[in-house]
Amino acid sequence: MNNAPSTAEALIEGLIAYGVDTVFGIPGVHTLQLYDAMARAKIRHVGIRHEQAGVFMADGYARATGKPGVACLITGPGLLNAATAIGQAYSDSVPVLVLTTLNPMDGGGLSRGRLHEIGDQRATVAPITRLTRTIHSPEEVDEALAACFRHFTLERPRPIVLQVPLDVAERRGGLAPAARRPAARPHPDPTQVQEAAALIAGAQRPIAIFGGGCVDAAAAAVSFVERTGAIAFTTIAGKGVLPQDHPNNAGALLTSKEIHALLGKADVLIAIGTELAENDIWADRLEIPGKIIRIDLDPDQLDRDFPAEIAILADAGATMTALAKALPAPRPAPAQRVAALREAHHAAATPLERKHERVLAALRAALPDDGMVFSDMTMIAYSGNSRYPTSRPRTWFHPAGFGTLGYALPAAIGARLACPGTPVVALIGDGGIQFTLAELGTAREQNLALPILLWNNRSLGQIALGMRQRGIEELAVHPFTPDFAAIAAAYGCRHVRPGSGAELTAALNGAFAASGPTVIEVSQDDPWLG
Ligand SMILES: Cc1ncc(C[n+]2csc(CCOP(=O)(O)OP(=O)(O)O)c2C)c(N)n1
Repeated sequence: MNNAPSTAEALIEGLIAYGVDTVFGIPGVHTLQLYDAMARAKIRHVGIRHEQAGVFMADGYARATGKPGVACLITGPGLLNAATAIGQAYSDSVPVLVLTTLNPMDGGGLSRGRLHEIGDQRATVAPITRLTRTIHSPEEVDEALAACFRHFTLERPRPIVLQVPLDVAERRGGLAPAARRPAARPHPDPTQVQEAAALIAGAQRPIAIFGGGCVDAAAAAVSFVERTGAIAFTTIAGKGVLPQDHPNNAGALLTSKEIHALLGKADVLIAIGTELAENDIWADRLEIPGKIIRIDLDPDQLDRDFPAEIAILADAGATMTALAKALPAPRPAPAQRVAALREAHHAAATPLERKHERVLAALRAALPDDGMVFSDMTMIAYSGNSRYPTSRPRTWFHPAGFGTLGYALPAAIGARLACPGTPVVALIGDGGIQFTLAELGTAREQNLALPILLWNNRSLGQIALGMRQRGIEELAVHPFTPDFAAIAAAYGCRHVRPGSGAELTAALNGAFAASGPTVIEVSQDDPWLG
């Protein structure tokens, strides 16, 4: 009798050693070895309705906690169903680990007509993962997991797929892996810190931009920005890095044309942990003639689109702390200019954005500072990206990069499971919810006190608007709208139709205290929205 662990057991025990406590998945005959190992190790497994949603749950778990979210899926259709969600995690820099299988290696990669067979599975996810690795033996698991967690902790986090051939999954050998101590992220070069500090100290019109790479460095961001005198913005992924009312913080306004003009007038721009990508600034190209300092863990970002005068490849928090030390003293915040920018943004709201603001205000009133909102690709979320106030990072989440409909409900489920003491809301449109509606069943099964705030405009509103703006026919943007009250009832969920902002806040508070999910439906035509 060989007492060594099987490859499947080594993988699950190894994950537990690295602190993984939850796995999202749907079993199949091609994951029986992994499910046997999970059942015996007593790790929490959350059964899902569709693999795409399972990886969105792992993504929500990861965004809420900063810890990798894990899913276990069958080879072939299971992994391919999840590809979109893996792509979402890739473009938004989320640490997600997907365990999957492969048909036995005896086919040597040739087509043998096996169940779930896929020729080159690695190739299907290679462009949307940091690493896709095949495990060839139980002895290899220790090193493979060390590589995964090294990537997650040292680099810009991105998804990883580990695939185990079925014959390898049950082979025994080696020892159960132990978690290795991770190395520290790189610290900045002291000479570059001095150069950057000198540039910032001499700036007359500095601007700072904080991206998603700063979400674990909020305190460092505050002490840094207070020494710069800069007008500060966050990207959508960086929302909450600076407190809402901080006198340097103009907010997440980078998609506005007025702010683009302002960026063009900065003499020094400091971009920290942000790609400054099209979906951060909602523009192809900006003219930024001032000197640019870029700070990033990802070397590819240091000179893309906006070449840096000083490019620092290092951890955002360590660099901001070093810069705060190197800068002589606090500089007065441009509080009046910041207040004017905020006021101008508020005043420029369209009538529809004012409706969104009323709903977002009622939502804000129901949530404590650490309460989380997982938003979908819906018009109210686009408003919320700049108009929902946040004072802590990891509290407003949006599938900004890949822009996948149906993200918010499963991601909120993942976060709720990760943080049982924290109120979590899914904010989603009537089109988006129909992509992952079946996960109401997962939320019900897990007895999650989860409000699903449904923005119903009975259309694919943003796309209909785009068609109108181009003067083209509104084709396929007014699909049949189902009866969401009946759907909620069918899944054993509560359904509420609030008639005022106060009723919406009360409905949210009721949902946080309920023993299962609540669909809270707000129609764009509701009279209380004006
Ligand atoms: C998977 C996927 N398919 C298509 C789209 C294109 N798309 C973006 S927004 C949108 C409309 C979504 O409608 P709804 O959820 O009702 O939100 P609304 O725009 O009406 O507020 C569509 C179809 C997308 N982002 N993702």
